[in-house]
Parts: sequence; structure tokens; C-alpha cells
Amino acid sequence: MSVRSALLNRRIAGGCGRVLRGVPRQLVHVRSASAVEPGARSDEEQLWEAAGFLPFSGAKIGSFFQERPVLKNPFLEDALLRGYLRRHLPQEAAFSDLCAFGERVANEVDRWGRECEVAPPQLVHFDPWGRRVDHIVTSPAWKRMKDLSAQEGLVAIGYERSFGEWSRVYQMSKLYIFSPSSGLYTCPLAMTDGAAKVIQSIGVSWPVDDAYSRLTSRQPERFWTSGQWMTERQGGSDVASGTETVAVPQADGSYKLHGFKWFTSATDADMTLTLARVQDRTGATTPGSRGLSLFYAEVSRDEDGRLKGIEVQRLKDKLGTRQMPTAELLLDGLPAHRLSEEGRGVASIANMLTITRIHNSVSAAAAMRRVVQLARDYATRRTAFGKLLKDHPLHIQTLARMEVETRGAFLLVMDVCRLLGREESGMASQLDTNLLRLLTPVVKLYTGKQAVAVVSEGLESFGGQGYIEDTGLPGLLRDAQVLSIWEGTTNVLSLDVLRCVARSSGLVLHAYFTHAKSLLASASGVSSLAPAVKAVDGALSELEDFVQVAATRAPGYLELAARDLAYSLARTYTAALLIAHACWKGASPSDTFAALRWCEHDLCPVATKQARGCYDPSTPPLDAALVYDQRIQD
Ligand code: UCC
Repeated sequence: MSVRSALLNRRIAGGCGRVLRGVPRQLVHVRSASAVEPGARSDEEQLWEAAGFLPFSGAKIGSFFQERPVLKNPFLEDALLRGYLRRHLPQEAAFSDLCAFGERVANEVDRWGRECEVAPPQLVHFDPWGRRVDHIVTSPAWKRMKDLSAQEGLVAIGYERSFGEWSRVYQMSKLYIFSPSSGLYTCPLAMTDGAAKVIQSIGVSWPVDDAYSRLTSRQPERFWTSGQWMTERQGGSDVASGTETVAVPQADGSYKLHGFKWFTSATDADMTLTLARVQDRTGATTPGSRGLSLFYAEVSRDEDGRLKGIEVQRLKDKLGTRQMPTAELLLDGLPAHRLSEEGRGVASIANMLTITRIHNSVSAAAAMRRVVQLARDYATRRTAFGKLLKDHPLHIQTLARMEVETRGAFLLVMDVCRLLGREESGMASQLDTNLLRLLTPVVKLYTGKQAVAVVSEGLESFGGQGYIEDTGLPGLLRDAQVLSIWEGTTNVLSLDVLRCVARSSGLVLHAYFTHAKSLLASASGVSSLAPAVKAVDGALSELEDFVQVAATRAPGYLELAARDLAYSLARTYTAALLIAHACWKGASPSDTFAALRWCEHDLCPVATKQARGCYDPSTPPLDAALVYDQRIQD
């Protein structure tokens, strides 16, 4: 007899013994009391439970579980990355390496990245016997990331140059696949790459020849990472006036550094590059940028296990990037060597800034790509309102918009990597060099902002699950937020754009217009792209007009327009790149569609806002009055 019919029988006959026949005793604990106590289950409920009709009663948690998004090989899943490489770097060796690495990322490394998140670094100040040790204890997964980085050549590839001018594109493609699974190990790698670049530009000789070979090594036991200690207590943007650290000359020609570094990322590094002011014999230093020199220091311990010349004050409690140790450091006689001429510190570390800003942009595009990959996979698994999310056109429209942003970011980033590779392999024209200088701050500031917007949208596409910590999704957003902050905030980089325009007497803009127009040339006569080409043509004309007008105005005018100008440069150039990619013979209809959709942006917001008077001298006081408005209307 079924339980359902047994229940029916009971209702009819009220006979207990008959009803329970055939039902396991432990499932139908029969109460002796005739009345059911509040909160207790009645016999009937117990019977329904035994039959599986009360799925959420007792310890049961129901039979429905949401499916998780699955991370598949991020190289094979990325049509644009593969298409871009087929177009520019069709060597099989690069493809097979990226494919194998993608497999490793999906099946192994991503798990380590998660381990880095759940086991963040700890600072141990003292040993059990009271000695100061300042040990930064990191997770085993973090250490595995270091070995992996060496083995996979994540820095080395950029210096081996096996693929000539495309070596940086290859290296950054690998980092792009790695970044969202790396547990933020891309941060020390960015600085390591930047340090190698600085050393290479200064000259690989004593005292940094061994360091250079370690930074660019593929052997885990030799591989070193580097820090970049630029930020002091007065802040990290205005380095010229914020740097208080002094360098005291020693008899042997070396220096000892004394100061306080307020924000040092990946502080478990083996060495660092940092800025300080050389003291003269009276102890005096030169203020401002002209007083700053570049120093190299190794992070080492004395025979008692104490850090030489460094005290780790504390680890930073950050919104994201928690996988990585970030510390406040007191430099108390840190042995160091001066690498730059005295007073040439900022100009010398600028090479490092270029590299870390490009890495930052790679991580931004990678974060967007990862959230899109997870969201589109999830949409094939999750059902709501009677059908899979992928069958809801509005949901797919949202994902398609994210995809367009991601494609634009990817092409902009890779174009800057292309220029870097050309410069480093001696292939760059003056135009390439000028373009690289202009586009480096542009790509960093634009993709940093895009990443936050796209990743945030991506989280929403998972519904409430996107907000749940142990899905691993919220960490993507937290980590994206730093991308617009470190290595130059959006406004600082917008001003850097103005600075390089002024210092080059406009040559960087000339390079920009020349190259953007040459990209469009490939689309002449391609009717499907005509609306996009028209939009970019129009935006380039507006930009040229803006530059002409702005040049006649007071400096404050351009400063007020700086952010919108940088956005206009980014959007218009990206549009041209999307168009050029869509014209490639191997392009797909989706490449054309992406270009058309991108061009629906306001490509030249600086012209739009100029027309509205946003940069007129009357505007700043109105902005200030609005921001500080305290008047209450009666
Ligand atoms: O360190 C930090 C955290 C590390 C974490 C790294 C993680 C990366 C991970 C990514 C992947 C996940 S945060 C600290 C970040 N701080 C900054 O980025 C600094 C932001 N501020 C600026 O960029 C400013 O514009 C300054 C500091 C560069 C401005 O300083 P000055 O002294 O006023 O600069 P000047 O006078 O304009 O330039 C001095 C020289 C000039 O060369 P000369 O003298 O030959 O004419 C400039 O042309 O430096 C040159 N220069 C540059 N060259 C200045 N900026 C650049 C540049 N961007 N490129 C080339």
C-alpha cells in the first residue's frame, strides 16, 4: 500500500496500526499524546515527510540546487583573443602554449587563486621568544603562484623576445588568461616586469645584473619578484612633494635609506625599486621632483632573522586585493644603491610606471572577460520564469553589452602591448613611440573604470548569488575597484595625458590622428561598417576641433576638460580598432556587430560637453557651490 493511500485510509478509518504498516519506524516517530504540541509535526506531516511530500521539513534541504558557473579553458573560450592572435601572431607554438596554459588555469590555478583569497597573508611581528621578526606569512597557494609564474615565463617572455615585436602581445595574452585566477599574483609580476624594464633601460650591470637575471628567470629557485615603493604618508599621486625618505651616502658609495613607505604592494618581494632624496654633508636635501633619485634595495635578513633596515609596521586592511600583502614599512637604514643620476628619480622610474600601467590594463580587460565568460555559462544552466536565462532576450542583450565593452577594452590593451613590443624590438617609428606615450595613461584610466562597471553588471547577472561571498564572484568586483586607483588615479592620468601632449608639442596627438585614420582606411567601401566609420570620422573631426579651440584658451580650460578628453581619445581610438579588426579577412559577423554597437557610444564626450559650456570659467564655481551646497530652501 502506498503512503498516500495509507494516509487516506487513516483519515477514513482512524486506525493507527493499519496506517503505519510498511513505513520505516524511525521516519514515523509516533507521539503518544493525542494533541499535537505547538511547533511539533503531526502524524500526518510525518507521513507526508516519509513519502517525500514535505521536502524542506526536518534536516532535509530540498531537491533543487542551483548550478554553478563553470570555468572552462579561458583561451579556448575567447573567440576575440584567438582571432586577434590568428591575425597578428599565427605561430603554432604560441597557440599550443596558450591552450595548454588555459587548461591549467581552469583545472588547477583557479583553485589556488581561491585559496589565496580565503587564506590572506598574516604579519607575525615577534617570534615566540620575543624577538622582532616581521614575517609576512603567505599561503602555500601564493607561493605556488610564484613558481608557476617562473615556469610559465610570465615575466621572462617579455625579455626573451622569441616572437620579436609580438613578444609583448604573447606575454600579455598569457597574463590575460591568468589574471582573474592568479589570486592577484599579477600585481608582483607587474612590478617585477617594471623593475626588469627599468634595469634594462639603465644598463644591466653591477649591482643589478644578478637581480635582472632573477627577475627574468624561468627557474623557480632563482626567480625574484620586485616591489615598487613610491607611496609615502603624504600620498602616492604627488610623488614630488610627498616623498620624505632620505638617502644617506656611505663611504663605499652605497646609501642607507630612512623613511616611511605607506603603501607597499606585494611586500614579500625579494627586492624593490624606490625613490628617496640624497642628503648632502649637512643633511640637507633638494625639494620637489629635482631632489628625487631612484634606488635599488634587496630585502634580506641578518643572522638573527631580522629584516635588514626594515620594520613592517602593519598590513593594510583593504577592500579587495586581500590575497596580497600590502604593508606600511619603516625604512631604518635600508642598504641601497642609487640607480639614476641624482634628481632623475621620477624620469627613471617612469619606465616602471609604463609597464605597471599596461599590466593594470591587461588585468582590467581580463576581469571583464572572466565575468562575461562565467555569466554566459551560467545563462545556459539557470532557469527562471520557465526558461533558461540565455533564452531571455533582455538578459542576452545585457551580456552582449558587456561583451562589447570587453572587446573594446581587449583591443585597446593589445594595441598598446603591440606598440610596446615594437619599441622594445627596435621596430618602432617615432609615431609608434609617441602613440605609446599617449595611449599608456589613456588605456589605464579607461579600462580601470570599464572593469568596475562591467564586473558589477556581471555580478548582477547571477542574481543574489553574485552577492554571495563564497561563490568567489564578489571578490572579482572588489579586486576590480583597485584598478582605477593604484598606478595613477583617473584624474592624475588624465593630467598625464595633457602633460605628454604639452611636452611633445602636440606630436603625440599627431601620432594619434594619423594612426586612427590609417585604421579606418581598411574599412573604406565596407558597407556593413559604414555607420561606424562615419561615427569615428565625425569624432576625429570633433577632437581636432576641440584641440584647436582649447589651445587658444587659458590652461584651466584644458585641465577641466582633461578627463573627458582622455575618454574621447579612448573611445574613438577603440572604435577604430574594432572597425579594423572587423575588416580582417578572418573576422566574423559578430566582429562587425561589436564595432557598430561600440560606435553607439558618445565617442567624443569632450566635444559634447564643450558645446554645453562645461569647461567655461563660470563652471568651476558652480561645481563647487553644488558640491558644498548647504542651503536649505524654506
Ligand atoms: O606604487 C603603488 C602601488 C604598487 C602596486 C602596483 C600594482 C600594479 C598592478 C597591476 C596589475 C594588477 S601606487 C603608486 C602609484 N603612483 C603613481 O602611479 C604616481 C602617480 N603620479 C604621477 O604619475 C605623476 O604624474 C608623477 C609622479 C609622474 C608626477 O611627478 P613630477 O615630478 O611632477 O613629474 P614631471 O616633472 O612631469 O616629470 C618628471 C620626468 C619628466 O622627464 P624629463 O625630466 O626628462 O622631461 C617626464 O617626462 O618624468 C617623466 N615622466 C614620464 N615619462 C613623468 N611621467 C611619465 C610617464 N608616465 N611616462 C614617461
